[in-house]
Amino acid sequence: MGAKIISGKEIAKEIREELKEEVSRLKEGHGLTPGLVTILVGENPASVSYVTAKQKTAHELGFYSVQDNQPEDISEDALLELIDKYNNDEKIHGILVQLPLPRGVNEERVLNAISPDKDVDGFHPVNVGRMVIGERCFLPCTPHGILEMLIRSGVETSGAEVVVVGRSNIVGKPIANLMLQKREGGNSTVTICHTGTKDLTYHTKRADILIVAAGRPKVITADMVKEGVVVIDVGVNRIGKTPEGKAILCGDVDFDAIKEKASYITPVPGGVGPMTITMLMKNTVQAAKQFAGLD
Ligand code: L34
Repeated sequence: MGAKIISGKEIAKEIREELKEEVSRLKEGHGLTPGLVTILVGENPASVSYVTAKQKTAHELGFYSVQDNQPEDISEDALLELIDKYNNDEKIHGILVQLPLPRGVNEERVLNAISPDKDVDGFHPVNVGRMVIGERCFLPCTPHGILEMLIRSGVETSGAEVVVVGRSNIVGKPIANLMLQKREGGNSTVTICHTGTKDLTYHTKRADILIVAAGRPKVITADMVKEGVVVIDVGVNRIGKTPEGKAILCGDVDFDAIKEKASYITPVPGGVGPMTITMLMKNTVQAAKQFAGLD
């Protein structure tokens, strides 16, 4: 039996339609245009591609959107000053600094400089803290997107054994946290695996829902999962180029083999990636509404 493919691309489209309507209502009813700035430092090809996609989507939804490109060798102080400028810009409701930052720039200091009210990535410690205790906050985009995919696909999370592979601040830690919370798309029993895990297969084989954000191609093979598992593949690995120079992408799981065993699986591309971008848009609309006292 083959798995149902959870199309992040399709679900993202659905959410973007909802957002587009909301944006036009905010414009007409309240004169409010959500504003987003994406700051890109340097020219990492993957980052360029993601930021371009974010700007394109913001534009399609009718946002006021600014792409701010900075040189690889920008000083930390100059970057902090730039963030401060956008913190004080009334037209901007959301600030995103694309990661990773070049070596020599302290990521922690940069992310902490973003006003928590404009932190549409949900990376600021204030938002992370609020998330952990279940307060209203900006949820980080990738985990938020995963929750939406599970909910909109009708996957039962309550009581499920969830295994997360990866412990990054961007994906592993927050998704584990969200899925253990007593709420829609949560109430799961959560295990987090990482490079220090002794017997990865022991854990992955027990998973009803397996969320893989390891950052390495095909680390999860078919023999490591049980029949009927739901697989969310967060990895986007560039494993080569087509003759035309387009990047060849693959996820962190062996999709072709695992799709024969799983009940649901997300593809790469077209899975989690487009959801990440769309949840950024949702957070920016939320930031604009909160700024205007509408929410
Ligand atoms: N600040 N930095 C900040 N926020 C983020 O949320 C991110 N992330 C991660 C990297 N750095 C960040 C992203 O935006 C990863 N990420 C991201 C966003 C979009 C996609 C992948 C990763 C995406 O759209 N992927 C497409 C393929 C795109 C391609 O051809 O490269 C997909 O279908 O999976």
